Amino acid sequence: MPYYLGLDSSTQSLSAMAIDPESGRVVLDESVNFGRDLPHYASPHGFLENANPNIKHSNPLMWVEALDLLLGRVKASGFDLSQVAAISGAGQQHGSVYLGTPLSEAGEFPVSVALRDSVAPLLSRATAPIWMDSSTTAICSEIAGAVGGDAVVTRVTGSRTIERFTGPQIRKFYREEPANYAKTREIHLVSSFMASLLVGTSAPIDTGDGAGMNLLDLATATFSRDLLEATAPGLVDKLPGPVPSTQKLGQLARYFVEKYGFQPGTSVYAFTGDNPSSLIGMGASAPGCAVVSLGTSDTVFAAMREPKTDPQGYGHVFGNPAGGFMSLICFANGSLARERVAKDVGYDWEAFTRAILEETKPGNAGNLMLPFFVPEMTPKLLAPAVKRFGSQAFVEGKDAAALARGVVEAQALSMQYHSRWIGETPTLLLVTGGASRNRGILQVLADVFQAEIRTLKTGNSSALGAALRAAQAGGGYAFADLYARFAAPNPDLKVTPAPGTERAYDDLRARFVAELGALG
Ligand code: ADP
Ligand code: XUL
Repeated sequence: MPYYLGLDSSTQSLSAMAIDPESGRVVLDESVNFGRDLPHYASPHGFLENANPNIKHSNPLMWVEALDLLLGRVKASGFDLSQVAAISGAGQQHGSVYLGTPLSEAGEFPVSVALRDSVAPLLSRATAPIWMDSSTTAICSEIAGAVGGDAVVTRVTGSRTIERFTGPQIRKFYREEPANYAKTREIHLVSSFMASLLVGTSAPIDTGDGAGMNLLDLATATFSRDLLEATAPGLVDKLPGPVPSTQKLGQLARYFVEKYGFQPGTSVYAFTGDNPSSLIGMGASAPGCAVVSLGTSDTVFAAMREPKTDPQGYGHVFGNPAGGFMSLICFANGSLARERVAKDVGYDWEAFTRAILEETKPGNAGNLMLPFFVPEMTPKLLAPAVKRFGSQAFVEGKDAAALARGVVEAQALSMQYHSRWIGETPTLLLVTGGASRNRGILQVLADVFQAEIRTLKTGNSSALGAALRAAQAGGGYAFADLYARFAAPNPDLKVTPAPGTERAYDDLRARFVAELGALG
């Protein structure tokens, strides 16, 4: 029976997941962690150190090398890649890769040469700005100013100009390195870049991920001429796409067929953003429930009933790969902030969970934290802001258990506060991402949102979503049938609000909002 393969090129890892739709089994779940497996890129969390905390770039060759490493591992594990009928994928959103030679002109990748070495000479920029970058505030104002203000940008693209979005990042490159910008003939998102490698030619950007560029006109699903012009000269000729997320890109390049044993003619479908892909992987592509993704970033997203934008300017509208649109709010201080607190107090995840579930109570005895260890996009903070209010031990950073609860409660309160614009009070939250296996974190989400929490068996809903999209587009399966088989909530992990917690956050919520306001 044919298998369908999904790839997920995320911030910290590259994953492959394959499904067998007939048996309902996930037949492959493998991944490469950039920090651990590719230490020579000096990117322990998937991005390069920079003295300026607002600048966050990655080496795109790390992603290329990871693809060879991952497929090599899959093959070595004995998995038969010739059973894969179709492939799709997902990438961390907003990041951009700059090529002096378009992949359509690069020629076939020789099988005897590592992919990384074939791709290296094509780059016109050694690094790729990623979604964590917040260095483009002045550039955002320039773009917005040129088209009539952020209200216009929001109306056209679904988001105001946003530091990490691709358009402002492209303009920054053009302004700072005009000669290298001029040499750049093709600019990809991480998703379309990875897809291009697979098909061995220039793959177009899809409308799901393309909506995170401050360039896509959502009403027409085309790049906006005004925004292209306001961003950088000649940009219209450098961007492949946009195409619908269901578009067939072509056949897998010979390099992969010969090196890893895929069937010649294996179909490849458009890649999309990791969050749009997760919407599918969570079985949430129809309106009605919200997804919380606890990955490197924390995100809250949902399929939209009708297009709507965030008057506060934090929320986004992206393309829903199943059709229509999705809302999304993103928080930079996600897993890495939780990790930071755990490390500071000497907890492993087990101790962190115990501290939440057994050693502290909802509302944290009035202890409140602002958990912005790195510059934040929601709320917009260009510098870190970590503050603690409450007992003396907590304020001094000495109450380990309260600190563990404090960071998670603050994150949950922030998610709730910043999702008000969507105008729905979810009674069910589907939770995914690396931290979704942590019961303590799930309990805090249940108590703050007063919602039931469900998770899937797989933590990687983005890779699963890519595999489901490959099966839908390449195998003719209906999403509803795929969801029933692969995206059913894990019956062993259902978390409900603890009794008596309805009012537990009233005070903390009001103080949190006031402290956010005080940050300015
Ligand atoms: P991404 O897709 O953005 O690369 P993942 O969804 O794979 O990220 O999540 C990775 C994060 O998951 C790690 O940074 C780690 O902090 C977090 N994580 C893993 N296991 C746990 C756990 N048991 N409790 C809390 N967080 C965890
Ligand atoms: C979404 C965002 C992040 C990245 C990385 O807008 O910036 O969630 O997609 O996962």
